Amino acid sequence: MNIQTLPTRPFEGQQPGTSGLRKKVTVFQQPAYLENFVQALFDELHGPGQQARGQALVLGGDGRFHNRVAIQAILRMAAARGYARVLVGQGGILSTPAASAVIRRHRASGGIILSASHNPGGPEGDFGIKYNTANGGPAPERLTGAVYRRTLSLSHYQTCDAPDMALDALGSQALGETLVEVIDPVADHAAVMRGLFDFDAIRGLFARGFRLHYDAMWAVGGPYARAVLEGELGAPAGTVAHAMPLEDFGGLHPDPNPANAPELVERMFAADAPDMGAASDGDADRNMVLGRGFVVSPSDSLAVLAAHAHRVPGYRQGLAGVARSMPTSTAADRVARALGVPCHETPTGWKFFGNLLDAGQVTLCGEESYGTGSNHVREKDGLWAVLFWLNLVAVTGQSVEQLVRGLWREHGRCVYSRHDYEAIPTERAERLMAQLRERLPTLAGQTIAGQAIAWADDFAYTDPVDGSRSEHQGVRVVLADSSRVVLRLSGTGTEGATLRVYLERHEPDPARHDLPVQQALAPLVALAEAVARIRPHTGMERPSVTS
Ligand code: G16
Repeated sequence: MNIQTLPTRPFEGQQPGTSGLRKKVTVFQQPAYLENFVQALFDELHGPGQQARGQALVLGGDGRFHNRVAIQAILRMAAARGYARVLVGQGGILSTPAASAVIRRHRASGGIILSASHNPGGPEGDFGIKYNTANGGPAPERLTGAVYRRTLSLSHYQTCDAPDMALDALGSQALGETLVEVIDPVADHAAVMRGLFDFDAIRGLFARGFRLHYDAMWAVGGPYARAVLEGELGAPAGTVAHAMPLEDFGGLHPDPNPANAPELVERMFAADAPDMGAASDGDADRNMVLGRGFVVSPSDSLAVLAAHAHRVPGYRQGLAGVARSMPTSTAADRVARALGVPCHETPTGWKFFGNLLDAGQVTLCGEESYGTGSNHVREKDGLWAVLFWLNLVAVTGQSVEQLVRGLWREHGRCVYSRHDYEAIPTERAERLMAQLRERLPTLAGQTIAGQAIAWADDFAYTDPVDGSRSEHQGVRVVLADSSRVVLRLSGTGTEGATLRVYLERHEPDPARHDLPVQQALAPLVALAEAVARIRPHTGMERPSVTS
């Protein structure tokens, strides 16, 4: 094996967003583009010119188009860098939560995950790369920022001239002095699940005829869900639909929400609907849960799991605390208060949960963007959430809908919706946010669109563990009754900018829990328009997605 030093150059915009570097496949196909990023990462991790002697790297992706090409390129660079071992998922496959489990169980120094999450795949779709550290979680901002700064000054990268490695059979091969181990992508994650949930109770549920429909959206969640649900828990064959990971996700958008999974929603609202529906996204970290004729909102899902966690073996000791991202509804806060445990409010992005989990300050965390997870790994975890719900249904004897209605009865309903304005020209979106931020200091005490504003701010977060500060994480406009409107720009899009408007109102009166959500939130929509002037700024009459 010969080490090669090849030229690269700074590429524009290799700045990682909410979760890693995400671009069109065609951008990643530029010569030396991926390599530039990986070289900058390795330089930051080990020091320029320094080797990764004795260290193990985990490597895998969600199987989307370009996955195999990228894996071979990274294997060559890892060998040139002197890694002792690289653990690759068979076929180049590792879901995001599984990669986190593998890093932790094998004590690797970190892992590279190739995924653009829920973004569409295929030659015209998106690709992405992210690094997770030794705790199994997304790299913190100080590392991603340093990697970005380094991408701006690189002139060379190091690789080797070895042929492609065989990735389809389990086993070990040498690449220079590096041992490339092709591992079963499912085994470690399944072992973690077995340790947390009452598999016997769930087996009993399926044995009694309980029907689940799990839509894996032609993405990487399929093999994981099939192995555990059908292979171990006795769910009938076919419980997991769209289970084979496809390079282009069948041309669909593998994002588990009602807008992108209409088939699943239709099925769950049909006369012969199964008892429970679920879906996971491109890299299987997001989840959506449905009951018969009932969609569970992600914020309510987190709150229900927190309220009943003590019924599940892995959380029998109770919760140290709960965390949610700032735009996520306050349902979890209400449950945490009743349980007498803290609820932390963090910026959007799973990486902000890492320190709290490592320090043992929280056990469960979740986000409005269909992410839920716990301290079992350092990523959100789609299959974990589905198993948690199955375990609760099995041991409480309540349906999915009954569990959510129980939450509403006890704590009131946090009526919630997110309005997305997609593909706005970036300058327009930035102007909207800049003008809104200028107006912020004047908003408190004003009545706008008939709503009396109690306070407004631009959310900033100081990490209680390491003291790091993250500013400008989203504008909050809050009324006296705690109703709120939150506005922020997405960090995961690849086309223009996406404005997200989050709307929340607490409804204590059970007689009003079934009012149409958009109707209940209409006054807040009017307030958002009046404070941010969304229509004139975006030129859009209405949001492109309402969820
Ligand atoms: C990523 C992060 C999530 C975050 C989401 C927000 O999700 O991992 O923690 O909630 O982005 O997306 P946006 O910035 O577009 O609102 P994923 O599933 O895309 O990795």
